[in-house]
Amino acid sequence: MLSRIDLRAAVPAPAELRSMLPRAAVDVDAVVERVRPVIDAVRERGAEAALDYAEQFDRVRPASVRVPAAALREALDGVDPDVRAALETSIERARKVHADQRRTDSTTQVVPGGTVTERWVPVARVGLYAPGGLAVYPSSVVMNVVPAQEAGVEGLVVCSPPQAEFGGRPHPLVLAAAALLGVDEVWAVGGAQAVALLAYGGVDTDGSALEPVDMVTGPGNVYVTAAKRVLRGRIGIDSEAGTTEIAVLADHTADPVHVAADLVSQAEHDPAAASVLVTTSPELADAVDAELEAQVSTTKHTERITTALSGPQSGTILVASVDDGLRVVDAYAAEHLEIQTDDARGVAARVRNAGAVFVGPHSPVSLGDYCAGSNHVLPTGGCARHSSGLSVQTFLRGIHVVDYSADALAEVADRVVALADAEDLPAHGQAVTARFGTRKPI
Ligand code: HSO
Ligand code: ZN
Repeated sequence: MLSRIDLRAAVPAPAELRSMLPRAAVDVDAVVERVRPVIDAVRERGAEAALDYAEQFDRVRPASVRVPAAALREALDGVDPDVRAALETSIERARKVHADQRRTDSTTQVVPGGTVTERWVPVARVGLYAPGGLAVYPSSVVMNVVPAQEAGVEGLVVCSPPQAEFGGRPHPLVLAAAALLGVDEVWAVGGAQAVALLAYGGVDTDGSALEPVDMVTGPGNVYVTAAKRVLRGRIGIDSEAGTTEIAVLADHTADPVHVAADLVSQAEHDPAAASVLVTTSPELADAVDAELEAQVSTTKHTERITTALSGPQSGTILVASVDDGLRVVDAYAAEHLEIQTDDARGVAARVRNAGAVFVGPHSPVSLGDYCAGSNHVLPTGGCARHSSGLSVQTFLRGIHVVDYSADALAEVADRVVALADAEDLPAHGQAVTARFGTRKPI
């Protein structure tokens, strides 16, 4: 089922390697021009335009964008007790991990009388997107909301597409998750129009204000991603989220049943999802192929998974050693990387590029998707080379506070003037010397 690339003879240098590895080519730029009119319409006509697009794209027109408080309570009351308990575990564990990510302000005494303090200040108002689509994602509500809350964000709005089968409200599990997290502002809006409405705000059908946000985070389809790309700058965004990916680095010690199950699990998200096996063992590769055949036919979303596993974005890469395997997975920079090798911890410690790493036989990606405590909103498409997943840090800004005394300023005045003159910006130097009555003529 998985195509194969044999790199046992040699592993090319990273840039060439990257171009050979299986990866979905999602052209966000191609969609940008299609979302621009949507963004413009929402900027001009606000909620009215968003509701028009709901009718067109979601085939339902909600009575209002804001989901009434009673609907949130109702959704929470209606949730299956086992699902509620599982969401509570997910929230509790995520809180534990994200609470440890909080930053404390730090002050550096640069010279006597001269300090720089770094103050960590949360973003004031954030929009968190929970996608609709092929599945329903209350777990993504948890993964967006928890770090924002732990960062101290005060204004939180969850957005999710209206669903025709639920009377134009987002899926009840999304509403229940928001209610469980104590978020009372949920908007029934999806796609590019959601990002635009979050960015520009508007007036709801009952005349109440939909206040614009400072930042939008969370995974979405290519239209959501394109809208985030267009509106970035006006609002902050997290890294662009593409289709989900799993890479498994495995040797002969790995259990092919586990490896196949994990590859199947992420392929379940989307026909464009990527499942990549990097292994030193051709025997394991064969055994995983056989297992995939067996498991895919017995699982629920056979068609979607078969398309994902047999697509050009998925495959097996044979390597001569675990060291070579590390070169390959570093070049690939997977959203999720499992290490299923001898000394998995030692190997995992050497990984440089991955959104999240899952170590050894008992840490499958689906644990991280729901209940490990780690975050599941992670960089895809190779962005793990330069970006991290959602965390408390995503929602904080470090503000430098500069506080110098007269003596401390006097002590360094000559240096400022020298650099200002070198840059031909003498007024910069004079802003310092003016304080000591030694103004130099311009
Ligand atoms: N694997 C997805 C997250 C998810 N899985 C949500 C199930 N529900 C991207 O990390
Ligand atoms: Zn998943």
